[in-house]
Amino acid sequence: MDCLFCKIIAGDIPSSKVYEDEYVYAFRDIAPQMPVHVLVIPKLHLASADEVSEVNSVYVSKIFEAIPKIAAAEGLTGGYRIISNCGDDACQSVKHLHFHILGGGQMSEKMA
Ligand code: DGP
Repeated sequence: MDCLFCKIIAGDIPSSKVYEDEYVYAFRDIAPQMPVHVLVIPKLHLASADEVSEVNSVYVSKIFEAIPKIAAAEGLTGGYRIISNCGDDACQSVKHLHFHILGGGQMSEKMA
């Protein structure tokens, strides 16, 4: 499968890993939009949140178990934002489900 994030999980493309377990891989975004910008992805290829179902939702729960650990390790005591772009209207550029963790400073109230 020609998926950039599957290649990152496989180690075929280098990444700056911040967390990994059986279900989840997390690494620094190549173009950070905040002082901390981490991408958290399932090790199973799902194109977006639109493909989450009762068959694979364990990957999403594992991601959300990992997020507070990552946030703590990154020192995000002031809070953080979690974003998952889904589809073209939301400008999803990589078609492998991912959650952005953004933090390390004050963000705008604006969401779109
Ligand atoms: P989105 O626009 O929500 O699909 O976010 C995709 C993110 O992936 C974007 O913030 C940039 C990041 N990205 C794209 N290619 C690479 C890469 O090769 N390595 C890393 N670390 N991040 C990447």
